Amino acid sequence: MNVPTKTLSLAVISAVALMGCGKEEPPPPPPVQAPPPPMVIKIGSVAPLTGGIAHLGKDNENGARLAVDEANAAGVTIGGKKVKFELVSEDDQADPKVGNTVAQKLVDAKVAGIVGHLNSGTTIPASAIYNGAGIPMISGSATNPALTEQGFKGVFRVVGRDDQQGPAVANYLATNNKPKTVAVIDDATAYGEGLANEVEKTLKAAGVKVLPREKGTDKTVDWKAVLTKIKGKKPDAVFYGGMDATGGPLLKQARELKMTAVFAFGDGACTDKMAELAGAAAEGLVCSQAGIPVQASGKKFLDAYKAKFKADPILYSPFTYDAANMIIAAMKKADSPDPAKYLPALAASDHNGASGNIKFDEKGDRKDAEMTIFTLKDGKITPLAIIKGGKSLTLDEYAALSAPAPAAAPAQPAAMGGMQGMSGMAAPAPAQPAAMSGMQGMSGMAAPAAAQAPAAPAKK
Ligand code: ABU
Repeated sequence: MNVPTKTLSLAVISAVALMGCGKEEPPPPPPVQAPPPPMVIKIGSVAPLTGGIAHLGKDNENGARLAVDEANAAGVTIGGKKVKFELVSEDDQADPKVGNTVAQKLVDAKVAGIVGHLNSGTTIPASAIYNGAGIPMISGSATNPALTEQGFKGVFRVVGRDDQQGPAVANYLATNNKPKTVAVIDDATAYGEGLANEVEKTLKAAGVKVLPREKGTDKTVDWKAVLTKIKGKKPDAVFYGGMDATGGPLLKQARELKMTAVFAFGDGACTDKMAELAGAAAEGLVCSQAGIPVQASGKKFLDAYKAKFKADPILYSPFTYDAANMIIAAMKKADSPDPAKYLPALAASDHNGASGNIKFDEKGDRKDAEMTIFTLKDGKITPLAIIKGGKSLTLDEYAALSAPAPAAAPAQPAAMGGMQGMSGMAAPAPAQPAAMSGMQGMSGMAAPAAAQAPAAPAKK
């Protein structure tokens, strides 16, 4: 190749000049490295998302989703890696067979923890699948005692049990409504039948006559035959163990049949949905929930839920929110999403959540779980009493106890010792409704019963 002599000379001169100045060409910039992708940690959420109680299932799912989204927004590092939590939501249709199928699907998807299921009838059999796979699970709503009587180390619940809830609602009824005769109906599910058994046992112990059990199913919406039979026996009160989708028609049809008995339901049918389903017939319903009422949940939770889902929480979303947050907190504490590594931290949790302070006992049950008694007033379930450690509190009293104590505040009385650590709770509700005057005889009514023999887990 011929290079013109003039060009070559210029190049040589330039190179020599540069060398003479001690300057070199700057090195090329290193290639821009993309940040490593976050480690994805899957958390399963399982509840009925179709069918009659899909509204409750969606509420449960929303609670877990809010916790996961908040953790992702805050940014979490585990084991030195940035992580992204992914909520894997499954619909168990409130059916134990479907529940087992989706439980196995979640195990196969390698979820690191489970929030669910909603129904005791799905949660109990599915818990054996998660236990076999070594995956911890927390139910935010399943109340049948059998769930935590199986000896599974990774099975927890953040609501109370029906051997606490049954005595609470039955004692309220016996003390305040003073029925001589009570009819008890259940929906033949693990939850409905189990709770009805607890109520019946407590009523009988209080000297109340209980009529022979009547039954429906979790799909029954025509209760006329059952109600007609009961009506002839003139009960003063009727207790139903079942969910709101079936309890609403039961109550509506009872009033259409001109039954005047007091109706009392458990947590599955203790929602504002009762007014939607039964209309004016729902007024005066007595019902219970196995935890604090939604309006006593942390304000931060209530505001965030409403902002995200454009609706108010219904029943147990504060509890599924807490459950998901507890799984995340345990992973952070153990610095690992490996279930075997974070399970000890989960079992030892001391979590101040939307539903209050949560610690687990050796079975995986929530220690000192609250129970709440409501009446349905002006279309809304309205708290009458929050029962904590055998004490009956109004919503205002509960809120006052949960507010952060001023620095120089006197020590809490011993009986209130378990109420600390619930700062951030929603402001006390306005004046209590007139129905709250009927609170006599509530103190000590809900001392937790001893653990009962497990109910048959094969039921829905
Ligand atoms: N605790 C009420 C509804 C869920 C259950 O079946 O236990």
